[in-house]
Amino acid sequence: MPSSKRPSNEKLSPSPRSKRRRSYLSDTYTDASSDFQEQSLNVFILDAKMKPETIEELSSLIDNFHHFDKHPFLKEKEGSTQRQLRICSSVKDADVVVTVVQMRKRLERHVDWSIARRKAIVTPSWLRDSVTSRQLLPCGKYAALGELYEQTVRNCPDADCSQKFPDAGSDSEFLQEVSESSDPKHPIKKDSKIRYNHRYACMRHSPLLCPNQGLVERLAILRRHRELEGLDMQALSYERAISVIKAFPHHIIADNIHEVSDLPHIGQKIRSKIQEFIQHGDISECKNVLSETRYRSSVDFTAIYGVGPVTARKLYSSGLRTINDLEKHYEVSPQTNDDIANNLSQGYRLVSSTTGLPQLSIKVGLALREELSLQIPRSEVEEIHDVVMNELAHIRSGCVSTITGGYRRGKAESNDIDIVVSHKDLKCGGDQVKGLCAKLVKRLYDQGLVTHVMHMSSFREHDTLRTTHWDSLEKALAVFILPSHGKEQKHVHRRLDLIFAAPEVYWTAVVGWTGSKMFERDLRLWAKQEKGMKFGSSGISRLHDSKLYFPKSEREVFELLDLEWIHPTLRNADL
Ligand code: 8GT
Ligand code: MN
Repeated sequence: MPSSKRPSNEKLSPSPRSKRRRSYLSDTYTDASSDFQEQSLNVFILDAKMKPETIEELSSLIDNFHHFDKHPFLKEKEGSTQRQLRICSSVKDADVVVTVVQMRKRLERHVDWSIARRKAIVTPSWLRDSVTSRQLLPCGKYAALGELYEQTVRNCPDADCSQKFPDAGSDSEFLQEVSESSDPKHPIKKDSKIRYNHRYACMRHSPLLCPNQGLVERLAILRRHRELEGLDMQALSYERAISVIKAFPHHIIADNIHEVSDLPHIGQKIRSKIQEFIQHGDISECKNVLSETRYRSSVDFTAIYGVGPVTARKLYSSGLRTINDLEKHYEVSPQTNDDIANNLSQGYRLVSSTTGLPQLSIKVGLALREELSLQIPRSEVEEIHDVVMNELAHIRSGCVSTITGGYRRGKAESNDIDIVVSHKDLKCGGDQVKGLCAKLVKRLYDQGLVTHVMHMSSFREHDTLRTTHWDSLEKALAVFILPSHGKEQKHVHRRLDLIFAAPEVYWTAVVGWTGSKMFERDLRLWAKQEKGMKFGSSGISRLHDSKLYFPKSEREVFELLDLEWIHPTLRNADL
C-alpha cells in the first residue's frame, strides 16, 4: 500500500533505520510530520539533451515506483520502510538528479555547481535498475559525472551509503579525508602502514564501491572471461589489478593515469585497457566478449549450483547453448521445478550416503536456479541467522556466532549467508561444538528449514593443527528456506554456509570467512612470505616450528600477523 494512503493512526514509529534514512532527504522533507512526506524521495529529471521518449519513460518509472525495504517475496513487516519517488520541478528540492549530461561545463548550464555538489547525480540506468530490483540502489555505480562521484555516493539516498560516508561536514573536509583512503569514515592515520599502493590487499583499504567502479566492472568482465576460458593466470592478473584499483582513492583521469601505471599488479596490457576506458568510457574487448555466445552460455551455465567453468566448457563443447538445452540434457521439465525444489519429486531426489539428507545435484540446481540467483537483502540475512541460532539453542546453549561474508563487509545484498559458529566456553567449548554441525543441519532439515545439503564435512584445513584431538572446523553448505507460516507470499530458497569452529580458532574462522577473496588470498600470502606464518580459517601457526596461536579477538588475529586491523567494510578487494 502506498504510504500516502496509510491512515494516520497507522503511522509507523520510525525505526533507527528509517531515522537514518530521513537525514538523506532534502531539507523540504526532513522535518515533515506526515508519514507521506517523511517517506518521499524527490527526483529531478534534467531534460537537457534527453529525448522526449526517455523523459516520458523516466517519469512513468518514478510514478510507478513503490519501494519496499524488503524482498518482494517477503511480507512487508511492521516498521519496515516504504518509500515513494516523486518528480520535483526544482533541482534545489531534489534528492537525486537524473541526467544524460556527463560533462561539468554542460551541467553547469542548467545546474549551479554548488547545488550539484549537494546532490546525487546519476544516469537514467540508476532509475531503471532500481525499478527492476525494486529498491533504491547505491548511486556510486551510476554517477553521471566522474567529478561528482564522491558527492553522488555521499548524497545517495540508499541506506548503505549512510554506512559508507558521514552525512555531516563540508565538501572540502571530505576531500581532504579521502586523499589517502577511499572511505572517509575510516581515514588512514598518519603513522599507519596502510597504503593504497601496497602490494598486499590486506595492507590496503578497499571500500565496497570505489571512485573507479565503472572501470572495475568492465575489467571484471575480462577477468570472468579468462576464468571461463580456463586461463587462470590471466584471470588472476585481472583479479589483482581490480583489487588494486578498488583501493585507489581518486577518480582515474588522463591527468593521473601515470599514478595508476605505478601501482603494483598493473601490467602493460591492463594499463592499455584502463587508458582505453578513460578515453572512450568503455573497453572494446568487453563489448566483444559480451556478444560471444560462448561467454554468455558459460555465464548462464556457471550460475547453476554445481556447474563450474570446466563443466560449463564441456557442456558447451557438447553443443549445449541455453538453459533450455541444459534442462533437456538433464531431463528437467520446468513443470516439475516446484516439486524438485521441495523434494517431492522422487525421481530427482538424490540422498547423500554420508548425511542421509537430500543433495543438491545439478538437476536440483537447475530447478532452483532462479531462486538461488536472487540476491538476499540484509534484513533477510539477519532473519535467517536468528532462526538458525534459535534452532541451535535447542541443541546446545552458550553458542556464539558471527555473520561473515559479504554481509559483514557491508554489502546491501548477498548471494548467500555465511555464519561462523563457536562456543563461549574457551576451555571446554571445543567439545561442545564437536559434531554440532551435523546435528544442527539434521534438525533444520527435520523442521523443513534446510531442504538440501551440498556438502557437509568436518575437515582439517590447517595441517599443523592435526595434533588437536578433533577437527577444528566443521562446515555445511546447504539450501535454506524461511518458513512461510501459511502466508500467500512464499519465501525463496537461499544458500546457507554454516561453519563451526572450536573457540580457540573462532576468530581465525571469522577472519577467514569474512573475505573478500583477494583479501584472503593476500592475507595468506603476507603471512607466509613476509612473516613466516601460516594463516588459515582453522588456525595460525609459525612455519619453522609449527607453534600454534589462539587469538582471542579479531584484532589479535591481525596483530599476530603484524597487520593493522582493517574494518570489514574495507576488505572489499574484489569487485
Ligand atoms: P556473496 O556471498 O554475496 O557472493 O559474497 P561473499 O560472502 O564474499 O562470497 P562467499 O563466496 O560467500 O565467500 C565468503 C568468504 O568465505 C570468502 O572470503 C571466501 O574466500 C571464503 N570461503 C569460501 N569457501 C571457503 C572454504 O572452503 N574455506 C575457507 N576457509 N574459506 C572459504 O567461500
Ligand atoms: Mn557469502
